[in-house]
Amino acid sequence: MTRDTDRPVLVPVLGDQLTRDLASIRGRTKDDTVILMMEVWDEATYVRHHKQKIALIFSAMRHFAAELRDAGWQVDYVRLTDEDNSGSFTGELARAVERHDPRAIHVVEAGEWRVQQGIEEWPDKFDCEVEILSDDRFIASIAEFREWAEDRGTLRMEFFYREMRRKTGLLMTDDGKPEGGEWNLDKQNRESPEDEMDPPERPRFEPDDMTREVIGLVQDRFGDHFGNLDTFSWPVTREEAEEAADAFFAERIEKFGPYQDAMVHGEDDLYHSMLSTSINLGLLDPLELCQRAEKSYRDGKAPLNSVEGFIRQLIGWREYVRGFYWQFMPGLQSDNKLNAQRGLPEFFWTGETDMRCIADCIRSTHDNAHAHHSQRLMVLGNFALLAGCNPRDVQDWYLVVYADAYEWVELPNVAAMILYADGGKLASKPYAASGNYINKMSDYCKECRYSPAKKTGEGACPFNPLYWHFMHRHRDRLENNHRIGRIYSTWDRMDDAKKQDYLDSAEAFLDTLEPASRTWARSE
Ligand code: FAD
Ligand code: DLZ
Ligand code: SF4
Repeated sequence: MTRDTDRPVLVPVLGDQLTRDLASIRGRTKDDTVILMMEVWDEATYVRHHKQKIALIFSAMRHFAAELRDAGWQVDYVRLTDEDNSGSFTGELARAVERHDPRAIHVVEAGEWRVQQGIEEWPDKFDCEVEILSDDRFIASIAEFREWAEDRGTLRMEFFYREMRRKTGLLMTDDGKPEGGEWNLDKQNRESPEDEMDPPERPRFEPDDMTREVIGLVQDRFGDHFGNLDTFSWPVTREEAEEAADAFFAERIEKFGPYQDAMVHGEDDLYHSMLSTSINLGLLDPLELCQRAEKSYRDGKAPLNSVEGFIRQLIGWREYVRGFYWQFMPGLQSDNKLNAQRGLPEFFWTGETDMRCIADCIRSTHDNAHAHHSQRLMVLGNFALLAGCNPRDVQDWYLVVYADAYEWVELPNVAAMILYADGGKLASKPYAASGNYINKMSDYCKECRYSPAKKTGEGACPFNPLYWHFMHRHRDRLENNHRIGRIYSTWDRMDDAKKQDYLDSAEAFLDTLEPASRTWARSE
């Protein structure tokens, strides 16, 4: 009979948990641990992910398994194409339990609600101890966010962010005040793009043999999914991700702040870090990145507004949306407080539209599996909001097309931040904007077939009439909103003919939109 202590602890590591510092690996000894990693069909196909996203996750998983093995860990790695692959995490765990007869299973909670539901059934399914550990790669635990949220009627990122600054000590003075006297320097971070912008190129990583094998697999099995695979150049190891981070801190952080909201045709990265894929996979630690950013400021290499802006995105927004997700799931998935029912237009998938801003954002999305924040929020998101696209289609689109997309971060940004589908729990007002805003923050409009200065009729920027159509149709809900309600006095001052002109122009444009087939995002 095998003694209990001779039986190993089985440690399943999910595709976005790729760090040796994971709570389930840290502190374990190599000789009584089997690490289980699983490529499974359920994860690869629950939506029809961008080809680069699947290649990135599989390649990073395989590289991480190799790194663990090199360091002496026992890794049981299940490949997607293994003959007996059951297709699911639970099915693969069951097979691994047969193989290893573990005395216990230690797993870190999943990022996504859907996966976590399955994990919570494991204690009943398996005849050994199952320990589900908190994911301490986040600064705030789910319980901590819940406690913070329960004390207040209105949730706002800004107040949560201040708590995180205090907790981490980032950009704090010795007497507990924010460095520079203000918590948030966003007002300094709204520069329009300059005429000739030439940001340094980010490092691109040539696929090695392991990545090339995965690219072949993706081409073979998922070749009809959205996206370009030939341009794959993401970091797939911690080493590469660190090189990408080094380049950001050496060359781009200085201007990160001022040009955070700027958009330039054909410039897909600008001064953004391009680190979200590595952070979300676990290749980079967000707190370490923030500490490096703070050091850039303290060493006089980057201004406070850039550094504070970067830190706010990571310990503010990123942590906040994660807490928000767990606070409001599963309801957040089906929220549709603005009753938006329009199918997502086909051009979100094809990029075929005369709207130059949208076409450029879709091109970048298709080629890079990435678009930067303003493009996601103020162009694509703004359009989906104003046109009244239904949250389900928009959520699926964002989850499919971005290499950094996991539901815990995608859904709050989509449902709550861009679509206001939660009715304002996350954002104090909808991020609605007319063509003027895009014109101010980008160079898109200069060569567009439409004009941002033209308000209605032929040649008018579609965002202009859509903006008023949106405001008009949601007056009941928005009129009393202290941040946006005043817009209605502008509307009321217009004569009836002008108002009608706006509404007719918007309707005429909306009538031209072809809804996309849902099979782009999900196999029916
Ligand atoms: P940078 O501009 O360099 O920012 C630094 C880091 O801050 C990012 O890497 C990211 O980790 C974090 N961050 C910034 N903004 C946010 C935010 N709003 N929420 C969470 N983290 C943030 N980010 C994802 O990681 N996955 C997603 O699926 C995702 N979907 C989004 C959908 C919409 C509609 C919007 C408006 C934003 C979404 N974001 C998402 C946030 C943000 O757009 C991306 O994190 C960012 O574009 C990634 O590029 P970067 O690494 O160059 O970011
Ligand atoms: C997104 C994704 C894909 C495409 N495939 C896998 C996979 O085969 N195995 C795996 O462990 N993870 C995959 N992932 C990421 C998971 O969806 C991710 O681990 C969950 O989102 C965590 O909740
Ligand atoms: Fe976009 Fe309107 Fe500008 Fe064209 S004119 S690029 S549609 S904002």
